[in-house]
Amino acid sequence: MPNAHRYITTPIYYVNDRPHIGHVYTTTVCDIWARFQRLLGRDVFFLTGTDEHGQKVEQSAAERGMAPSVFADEISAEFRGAMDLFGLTHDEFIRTTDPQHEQQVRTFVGRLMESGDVYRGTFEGWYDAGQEEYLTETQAKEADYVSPVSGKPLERARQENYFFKLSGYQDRIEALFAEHPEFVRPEGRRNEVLGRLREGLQDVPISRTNFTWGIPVPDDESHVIYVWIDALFNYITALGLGDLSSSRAADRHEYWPATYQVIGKEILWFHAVIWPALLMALDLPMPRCVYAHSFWISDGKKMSKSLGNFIGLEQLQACMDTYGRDALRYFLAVQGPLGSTDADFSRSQFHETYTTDLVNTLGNCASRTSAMIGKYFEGICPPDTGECAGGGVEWETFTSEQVARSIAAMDRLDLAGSIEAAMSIVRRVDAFINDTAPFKLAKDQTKAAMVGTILHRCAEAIRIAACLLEAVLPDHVADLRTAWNFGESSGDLAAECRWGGLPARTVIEKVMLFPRIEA
Ligand code: ME8
Repeated sequence: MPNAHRYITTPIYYVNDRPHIGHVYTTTVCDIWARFQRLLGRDVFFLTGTDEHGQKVEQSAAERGMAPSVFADEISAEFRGAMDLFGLTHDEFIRTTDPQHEQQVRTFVGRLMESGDVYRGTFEGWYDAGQEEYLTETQAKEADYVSPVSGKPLERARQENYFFKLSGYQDRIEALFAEHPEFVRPEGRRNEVLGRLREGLQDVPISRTNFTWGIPVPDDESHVIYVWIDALFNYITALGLGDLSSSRAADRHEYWPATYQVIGKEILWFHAVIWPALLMALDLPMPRCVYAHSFWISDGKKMSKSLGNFIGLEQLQACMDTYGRDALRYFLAVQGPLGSTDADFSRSQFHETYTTDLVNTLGNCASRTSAMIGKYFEGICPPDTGECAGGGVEWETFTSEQVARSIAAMDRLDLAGSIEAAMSIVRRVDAFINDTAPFKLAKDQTKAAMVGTILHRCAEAIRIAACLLEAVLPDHVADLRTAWNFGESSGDLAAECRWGGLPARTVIEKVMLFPRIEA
């Protein structure tokens, strides 16, 4: 789908917690993908934001003696500030307290009431106040009558509620999984959902009466809409799908269905089952892929403030101050938990990745090449005369293969794979310099054309690798573009990465991209 719209979303983050590495991670993953799409010239919309209603937010605000709306404004601004600090380029930051969102949620719930997908009934069972979630007798028993998240005792509940008829969607959800094996990725997560689906779907209570900080149910103001239902709708209210006559919809409705909905593994059930059922009930198309990554842990354990292994913005900021913003993005992308296992965030691993990949490989290659062009050709890129001694590299074929590999990996949201293809070009340059030894050939005047060809090819290969890495390392690639005069991104990455894009006589300034840092 070369010209189709592309849409990527993060979860919207709760305002009763402060931003931390997990939030920065998911948003950075989406940012890298979105930037890469833009470099390819594709039309992409990237959404993130904050989830602001519900009992927990109401309580957190009360503890601080604040009105919930004031409290939500404050923490939401903190999230937005964090996104700016880390250079994240979302197209919209949605807030569930935005009146346009609230209005559309009411429209959607109203439609579900009309179609009979939402009905009024009585719930008898258990309530997990911390999670604002109702549990059936079976679920409560399995959890030993305590919250699986907070460990606090469940409360007995009997309540009049509005319910979503999830049970009516069992067959269609199963068909969705069967027909679209890529609907939930990675594979291990998909299997988890399939296992739970076999237990059978039950209707979900979607309204609450024990607090007021939420969106009122249409025509029954004594109930507020369950925060999860309110929140899930953000992915389509941001595009105006609940108000097709709005200017928001005019500009954005074509982005639905989403290409990727990236989330953490703990909220997969909501996104892989409840969300598609809601969309089915509203006759809307399914997202192409719900991608549930694993967790960052710290010192081998789940992060927690009480254990003192929590990685908040201060720790990330400290890494960024020492190593730079691009280095943090690079580390998150290559070492992050996109697969089925959790990843440990360790400062020593960070340092090693930085030194091995960015200082010793990319930085060193660019600096060697530009230093030799400086020394032997006065900083002017020599021509490729075709005269080259050995090295054994079919550069044009090799780079075009790696470019295709890098783009295909990014299309699969395989960030590490995409980066690896680019870095393999850089490593090949390094080996090529060692094999052809231009620094030795340069001592012989008659070999000048050969030295020129070697260095031209090195610079050209590094230029291509840098273009592929620009979504991950935007600041450094911008610096290299300036120093080596290869202009702004053309918006056609594939064409830009074709061999032969670096003209002879281009001024190549000496660069030092990544300084060595003491551990
Ligand atoms: O769940 N490692 O919001 P939330 C990696 N508002 N990612 C992590 C992480 C970790 N240790 N901890 C959190 C909510 N995340 C709801 C979502 S969506 C309609 C509503 C990331 O503030 C990960 O993306 O608890 C996870 O899903 C998200 O933060 C949860 O953020």
